[in-house]
Amino acid sequence: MSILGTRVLRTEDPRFLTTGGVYTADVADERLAGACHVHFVRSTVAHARLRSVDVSAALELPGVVAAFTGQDLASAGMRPVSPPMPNMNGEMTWPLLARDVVRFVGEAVAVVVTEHPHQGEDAAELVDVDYEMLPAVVDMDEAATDEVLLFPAAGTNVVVAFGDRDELDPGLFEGCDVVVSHTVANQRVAPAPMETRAAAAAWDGQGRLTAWIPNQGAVGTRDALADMLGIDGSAIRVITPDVGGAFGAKFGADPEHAVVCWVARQIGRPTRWTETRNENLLAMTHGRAQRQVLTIGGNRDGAVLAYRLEILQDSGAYPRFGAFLPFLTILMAPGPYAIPRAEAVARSVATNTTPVGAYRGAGRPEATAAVERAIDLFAAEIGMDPAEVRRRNLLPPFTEPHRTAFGAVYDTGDYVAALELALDQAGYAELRKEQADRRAAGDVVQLGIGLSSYVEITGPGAEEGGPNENATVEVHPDGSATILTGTSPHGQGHETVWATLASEELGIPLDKITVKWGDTDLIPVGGGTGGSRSLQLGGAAVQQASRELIDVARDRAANELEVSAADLVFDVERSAFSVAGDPDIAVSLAGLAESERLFVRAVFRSPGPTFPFGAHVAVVEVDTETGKVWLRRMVTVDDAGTVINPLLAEGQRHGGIAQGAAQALLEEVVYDADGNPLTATFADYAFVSATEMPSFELAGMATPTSYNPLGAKGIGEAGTIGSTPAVQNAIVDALAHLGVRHIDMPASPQRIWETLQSVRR
Ligand code: MCN
Repeated sequence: MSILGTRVLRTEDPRFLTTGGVYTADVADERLAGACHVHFVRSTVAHARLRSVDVSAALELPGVVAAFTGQDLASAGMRPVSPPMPNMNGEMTWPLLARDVVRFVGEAVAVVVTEHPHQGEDAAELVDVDYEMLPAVVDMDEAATDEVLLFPAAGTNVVVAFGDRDELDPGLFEGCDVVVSHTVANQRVAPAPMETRAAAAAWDGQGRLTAWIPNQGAVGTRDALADMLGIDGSAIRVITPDVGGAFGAKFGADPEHAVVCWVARQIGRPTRWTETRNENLLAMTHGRAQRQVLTIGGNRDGAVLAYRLEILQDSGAYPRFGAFLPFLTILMAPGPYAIPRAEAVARSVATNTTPVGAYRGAGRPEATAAVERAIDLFAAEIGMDPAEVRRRNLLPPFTEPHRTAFGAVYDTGDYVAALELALDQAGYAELRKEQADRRAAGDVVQLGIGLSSYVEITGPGAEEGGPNENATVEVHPDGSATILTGTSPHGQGHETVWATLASEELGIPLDKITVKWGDTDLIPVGGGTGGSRSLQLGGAAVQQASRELIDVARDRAANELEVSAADLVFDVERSAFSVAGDPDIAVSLAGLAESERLFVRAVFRSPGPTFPFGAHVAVVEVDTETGKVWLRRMVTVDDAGTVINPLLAEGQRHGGIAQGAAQALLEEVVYDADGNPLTATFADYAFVSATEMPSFELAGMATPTSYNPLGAKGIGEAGTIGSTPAVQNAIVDALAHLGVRHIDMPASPQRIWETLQSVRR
């Protein structure tokens, strides 16, 4: 009986629940014996010229081994980091430690290196930084005026533009009965993984570096380090210990990681670094951070005819992946709708804030939030039920690829069915009735029902020949097997699922299969984990390698048994080949591995990314006197094609829904007008917890893709994409009868209360 599609328990969990994980800070390796501790001295101001950075007093403190400034790095020939894409403004480079100018609070300006971790903080206090203040540019619109430039040599604060605003079609909304426009915030949030950033570094006598770094793909981390350190990738081995959450923000490597490695080489001793929570909230990349102008037009019969999305993306002080996010937002702008005319443009601007990077969904939640808000604004304007407006405008079901006006090629989809299933499971008609009753009774606490329909992209990649991933499967003489994967799990459960996929083909029990990843010497190629790519590419590669291994083994078994390969059958139960009709003449895979290593490395290539989709229904109660919101129910349909392990897929949905709902309800990174962060501790950054969440109601729907033999699309981010607009729309819906049309996220009690005050006035 197949174990694919069954709720195989996570094989990772016994270790995590008993001995616990081994995170970078826990790594005990003889190469790290006698390691010094690196502590970063960070800018306390958002924008200033550095007159001087004096580390002499710190060097006097007992326990201080060394200290370095940006000037020291520059003198040693270390180059600043270039923007990640060639189309970004090349003048906007990021020195590993600030040298002339600091551009955000939290930017590293120096390091102190100490014998013990606790000595670093005291030593850092003694580093004297002389700032000559410059005006801080915190707001994106202000940045776009180019009045104060972060990089004068760049001549502008615009990092990159997607599309030309001057070429927007003035006639886009011609013929529409109704046109609605609104400026909305997709606010900046913090990824806030449980494990903060960290690194440990050791150089050997031959000048080769071993770096332990929590990351989402060791190969990408190695390449980023090679670039920053100015050395060849072959001189670096990156090892990935357990990773305590990443959510997109641990891709590649940050300047701090390179500095920790560089310091180890300078002082001739290994180094370690683990940032504090405060540093993490200050200096790990943030996510989202878009301001969007939505315009939607259509007819009173509910037909949407035109949609325009104008995006201003805050890239933070130095361009990272965040500056690229609008590309993905534009790609997915029309979402699951058949909108006859649509256009989208974007600009990413530099501001004196923490750099923005990828955060769960990266660009797609922003697209969904925009179009779902637009649909609700349109529905409110024409006085039609938002479910009905969606029904009338969703693309009809398709099984052949569908190309959108923005160049995305959706593989398979049935958006109407997803919506109907979600509405049905939620009991939509009864909810509307309850809402009407409460409105009629003038209840203080009102009911809101919010919808979102979405389609997103997973497993993207611009590789020649299509997005791909590799896997190696080897069977050992003792009957065990090893899988090497180019993916890099950090909570997604690849150990369980990759072993399941191999077990299914090879007949080797799960507990005899070891999955390895995250060591560039062992697995020098691989795309890591992000964009919910892993199962559809990396899992498919494991299945392919296992199947090819059976082919290789069949020929060897034929030789061994001196029969024709065509006469052999593979008995999965016994993990052995036998002669058809004579089960006693047999040789096992393990037996075949005795004489010669039995392994296959396979690369799975997909014709393209896949497009998971779904529909979410959020039910909220809002206190119209205090603005307090209770999220009562979340009913979701998240169609990721064929599901290989429902337990894991549901776990991913739960985590994603909570994160997405949290953006609508609570989370926001806030700066004051001078660029001082106001949310740099967990006391100030409103982080969601289980107590604020209901138990989620997950409905099942699976429309397979033909892009991989598993039929699987990605599920890792879907929850985050569908839930945010559903919750936001529900809050607005609860107050719609009072005249409320929009409330920006996070819809905190204060913001709701203020909105109610203004509509009442
Ligand atoms: N799965 C399945 N059937 C499907 C799709 C997926 O059984 N049709 C299973 C897979 O086997 C895998 C899991 O679900 O065990 C997620 O698979 P996939 O959708 O391929 O996503 P990835 O493994 O590539 O995970 C990436 C995604 C991203 S991009 C972010 S960000 C994210 C997320 O996953 N960050 C996470 N989930 C996270 N979960 C945890 N605990 N921590 C993070 O940092």
